Amino acid sequence: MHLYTVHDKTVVVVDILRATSCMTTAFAHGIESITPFAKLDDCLAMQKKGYFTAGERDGKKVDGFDLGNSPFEYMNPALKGKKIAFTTTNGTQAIAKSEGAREILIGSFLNLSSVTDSLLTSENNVLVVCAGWKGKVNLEDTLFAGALVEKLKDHIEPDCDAPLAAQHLYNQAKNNMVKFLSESSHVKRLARLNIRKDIEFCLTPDQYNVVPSLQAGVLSI
Ligand code: 3SL
Repeated sequence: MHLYTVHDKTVVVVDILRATSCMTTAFAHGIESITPFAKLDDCLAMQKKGYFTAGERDGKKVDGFDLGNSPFEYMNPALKGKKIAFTTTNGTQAIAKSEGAREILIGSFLNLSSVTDSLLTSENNVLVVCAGWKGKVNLEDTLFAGALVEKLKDHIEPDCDAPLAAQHLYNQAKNNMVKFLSESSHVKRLARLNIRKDIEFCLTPDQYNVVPSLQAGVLSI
């Protein structure tokens, strides 16, 4: 059951490490669309329709998929104009759970200011849906939520303590988020898989000026 209603809200879905950072990067580098899937088989079936298949399970590229879940893979010029079917352990599940929202946007540190600007032009209330890890809280998504609250503080009032907690955490972490997250569960998980350079990149604010949004189950800009 949903803790929050979404039908009257703009939902910002965030999975900093690494799904929504990959999506932001992909659109900034010219991908035409991303269709998110919660289930692996549904995603794989899209290969027959000419889609590139992309994503991970437990951080690892899925057998038979064209692409994994590193933002650097989505900088490839050969992907320009292509359609991608995407599934990840948590990020695409968070998109599926946000279904029914008035608007669904994809947020990451990479497009933090662009997402902020987009929220400022809308009258909707805002809900930040942090993907976390398999239903558990994670620090990096909470830091992004806190960064948004900080940027919007003169315009949008928090309606409970969760945004305030995120804002406090972000203000503690903002000068060195890589260090702040060094003991966090997903940073350690990715380090065990030898995935380190993605972490720093995904924590870099304002690399791109794109805000992917979901219409009829498909992300585009
Ligand atoms: O869970 C997700 O959606 C992924 O982004 C996780 S991972 O960073 O690829 O392990």
